[in-house]
Amino acid sequence: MSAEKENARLQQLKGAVNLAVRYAESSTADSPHNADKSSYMESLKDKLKGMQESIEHFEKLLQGEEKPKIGIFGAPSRGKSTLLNALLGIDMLPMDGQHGTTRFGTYLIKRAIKNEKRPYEIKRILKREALESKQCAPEDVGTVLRHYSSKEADEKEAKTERIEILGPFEPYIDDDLIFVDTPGIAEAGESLSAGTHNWAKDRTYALEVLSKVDIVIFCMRADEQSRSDVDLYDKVIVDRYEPINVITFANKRDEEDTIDDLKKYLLKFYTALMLADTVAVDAKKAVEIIAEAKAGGKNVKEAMEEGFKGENLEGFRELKELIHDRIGLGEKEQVEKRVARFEELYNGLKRDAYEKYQLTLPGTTGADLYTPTPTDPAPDKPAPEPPPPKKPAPVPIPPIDPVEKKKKRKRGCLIWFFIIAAVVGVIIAISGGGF
Ligand SMILES: Nc1nc2c(ncn2[C@@H]2O[C@H](COP(=O)(O)OP(=O)(O)OP(=O)(O)O)[C@@H](O)[C@H]2O)c(=O)[nH]1
Ligand SMILES: [Mg+2]
Repeated sequence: MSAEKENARLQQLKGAVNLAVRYAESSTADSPHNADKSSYMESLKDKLKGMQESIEHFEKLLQGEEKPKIGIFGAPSRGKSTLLNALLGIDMLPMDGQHGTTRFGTYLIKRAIKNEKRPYEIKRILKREALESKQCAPEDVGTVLRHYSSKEADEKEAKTERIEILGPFEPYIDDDLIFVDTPGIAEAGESLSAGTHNWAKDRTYALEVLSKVDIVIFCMRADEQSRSDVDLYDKVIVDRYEPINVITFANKRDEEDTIDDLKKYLLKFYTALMLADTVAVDAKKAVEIIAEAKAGGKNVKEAMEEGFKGENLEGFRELKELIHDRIGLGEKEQVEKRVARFEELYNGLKRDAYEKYQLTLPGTTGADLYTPTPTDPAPDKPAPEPPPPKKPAPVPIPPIDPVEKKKKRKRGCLIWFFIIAAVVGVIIAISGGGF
């Protein structure tokens, strides 16, 4: 398909999404007596607006007017925040060792210094209110982030839309990117989700970021996997995102195992893993190297370049190259994939709106966009699997009647009595009755 055709497809989709946003905006006040429907409409409106933003971002990206976004995903405690701290040469993102430390989509954006003493600005962008903003010294960023997390932890509804940290980052990666940290994805019921942690909320934040980023890094551990971790990777990430896989905790391998052994081992769990796109690192060690360099007043980037040659740290250099390769935007194949991903997302929203409240969002002539018909109540659902063949009904075993059981025993005794009597009679007859 030519670039013009791709662009036409994108424009059609954009037109449909714009109409859908207007439709959702005008319908939000339509159901004042149906609380469920009006909250559904609010969230539909937010999702459509998010899509609108993503499409606009993508257009600007193609024209070189915006930076690519790279997001880090995976289960809780996979070392996502640690890896980002290492890539950015900072220790700002909380990395506590407790599951569920990161609570929001957190965007790290490089910006020239505006305030010498407090060079970092943290913006808490709220869903319905004006944003909050704070200027911070680097050592205070973590405290502010923790404060926002605990502030929101008790709220049932998510108030915060995202966090942005703007400042003079000196990333190890040479390309100019926006890095995004995300909450770990888990499900209630998995062994790690003890306590009252709201995993559903975390998941929503992570998936929102996923729908916005241009490049995906997926963190995994060889010594620990979880169902939602593997499911997310195999069912969502691989098909749509061509992820870069990072095996963290590379130092936790057995002595005789090489990094290649680790990668092959993980194929058992993440069945669609592309080994060529997989690196392994000890991000904690990397953060230590950065802290030492800072304490010794050394140039952090130089210390990283040197330090990242060490054991379990070479993966950082491979990661840098993989990221650089992924930024080949403008390449036809990548554009095609991205447009298809937008269409798929919009199609999902359309289907959901129809199935829940029979709302018909505007369509486009793009590929497979779902248009409901009255005879088609649940389209796109896979045909139900035929029921498994029935097992033959077991032959019923009649219950044993205790009276009948007694009678049987009596009958048995009588038979034995007659047999013994007959045998004794025969013996007497043979012996001529000479007892
Ligand atoms: N040895 C080792 N420890 C690591 C590595 N990466 C992270 N850690 C440690 O693992 C713990 C969790 O790290 P985080 O970076 O908070 O993990 P996360 O994936 O961001 O966790 P959530 O935000 O809860 O989803 C911290 O104690 C880190 O020091 C690694 O590559 N090697
Ligand atoms: Mg984290």
